Amino acid sequence: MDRIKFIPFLISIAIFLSISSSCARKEKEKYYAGSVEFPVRPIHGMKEAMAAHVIPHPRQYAWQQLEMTAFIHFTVNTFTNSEWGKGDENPEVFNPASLDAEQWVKTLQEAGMKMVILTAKHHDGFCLWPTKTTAHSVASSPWREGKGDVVRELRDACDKYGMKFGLYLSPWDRNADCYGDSPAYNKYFIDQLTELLTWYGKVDEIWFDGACVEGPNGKKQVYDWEAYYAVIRNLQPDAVAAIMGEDVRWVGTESGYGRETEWSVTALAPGGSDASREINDQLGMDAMSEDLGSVAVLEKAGKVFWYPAEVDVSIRPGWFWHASEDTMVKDVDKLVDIYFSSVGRNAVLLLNVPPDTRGLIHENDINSLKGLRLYLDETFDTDLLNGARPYGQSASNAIDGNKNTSWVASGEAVASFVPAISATFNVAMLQEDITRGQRVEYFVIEARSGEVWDTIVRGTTIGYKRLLRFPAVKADEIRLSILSSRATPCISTFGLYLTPDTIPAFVK
Ligand code: FUL
Repeated sequence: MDRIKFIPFLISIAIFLSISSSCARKEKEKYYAGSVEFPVRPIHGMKEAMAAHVIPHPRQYAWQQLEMTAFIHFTVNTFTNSEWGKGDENPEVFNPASLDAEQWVKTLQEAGMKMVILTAKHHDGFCLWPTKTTAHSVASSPWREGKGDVVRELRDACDKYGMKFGLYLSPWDRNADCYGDSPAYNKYFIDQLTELLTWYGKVDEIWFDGACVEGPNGKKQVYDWEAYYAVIRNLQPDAVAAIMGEDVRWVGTESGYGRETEWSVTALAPGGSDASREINDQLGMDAMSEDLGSVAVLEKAGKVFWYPAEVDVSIRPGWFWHASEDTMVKDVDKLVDIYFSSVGRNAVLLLNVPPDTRGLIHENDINSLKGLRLYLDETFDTDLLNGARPYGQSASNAIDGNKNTSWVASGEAVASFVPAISATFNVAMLQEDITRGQRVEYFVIEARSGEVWDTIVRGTTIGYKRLLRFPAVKADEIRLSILSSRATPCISTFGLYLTPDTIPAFVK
């Protein structure tokens, strides 16, 4: 072979070796667990490449896979018809005649929820468990003659139905006398947290709310966030800490809609610590900022974090039950839209379903939840790419129904699939293997009917899960192209589905 021909030959061997070793590359790549600090003078493209190798902590990955979780807002507010109790409520108002935590859990589980988070204490300071820290609790109420414990009843129901269990504990407390005497209240809060994290077995999520209206003229409490986190890490190392916690980020709205471009790796620093506040102030950023992780944001950042989004929203206008809102429960259409805009936008849905004064989830809420489940089952039961013929190296891994195998799209990131029979679909599902980081920045899905290729949908981020809806298409072949990615894309799932034409009649 002469020299001129030999060089291209060597190049093609090198390209071949680099492609065929891409799967083994996972072991060789350097990953950053939880966060990474950028070098002071990064070379061009280095920040994106590093951000693409930040991976979730195992507890964050376990949480992400729950996809749908539920909130239970229940306390004295349920009985006083308010949203924010003042803290002066008489505990005697708390008296649900037929409280049945099993009804809550069974209803939520049938809807597809994988965890229930209870407001153990809301801003009014009333504790739903017989705490030793204050008399302002169920122990002072007539409910179960002062011997009741809502947290225990929910825990037992979750055990019975194999449901994960989480607790909301409001830092803002309008009842505690010591609130505003910072060291004293921090101890009080830590004592409450300690009871909740030691008396009730495994806790999967702790939710620290950020709300507080006490200002310079009221009681100004300085929360010791670091100390609270230490208690959680010590007592429940597998529990994620949300919102003012360091593992799970508030998506920034309470409407049920996440961002179309949703990065789980953010420049936004997690939690409420002084160090995080300083970083975020410098970046001029908070959880409500539209852009938390684009390349432009990375350019300004010194460090990035795995800080994934949770979308909290209530099935009713309020977080607590109000009789006047029985007719305002979100319908199936709305819940479906919320599902696609939360779970379908790389977030976990946290849907609030508040029990009424009986201590039961209302029939109207149950109907909407049943409808949501039916709709999702009908949509996702049949994947039209199941059994399709894949074209593209390792592309079969995207349609094998196994989240642990991926189409590792090195080189030209284009794969196509020929369904067993020409398929009609109006939903696409994509997933990245986030145990290798979040990487995809831009993709397109095209479909061929006969000889003609059409663009069906384009998108930016994928992350753990991306769902896209579009007018129904009938196709003989479907092509997925990753047009921009921060590192080699690892697509674990590509599925195509068809939604039902109608919402089941009984829930309309
Ligand atoms: C907010 C609270 O003020 C609401 O009452 C509710 O608990 C919601 C989930 O978080 O910040």
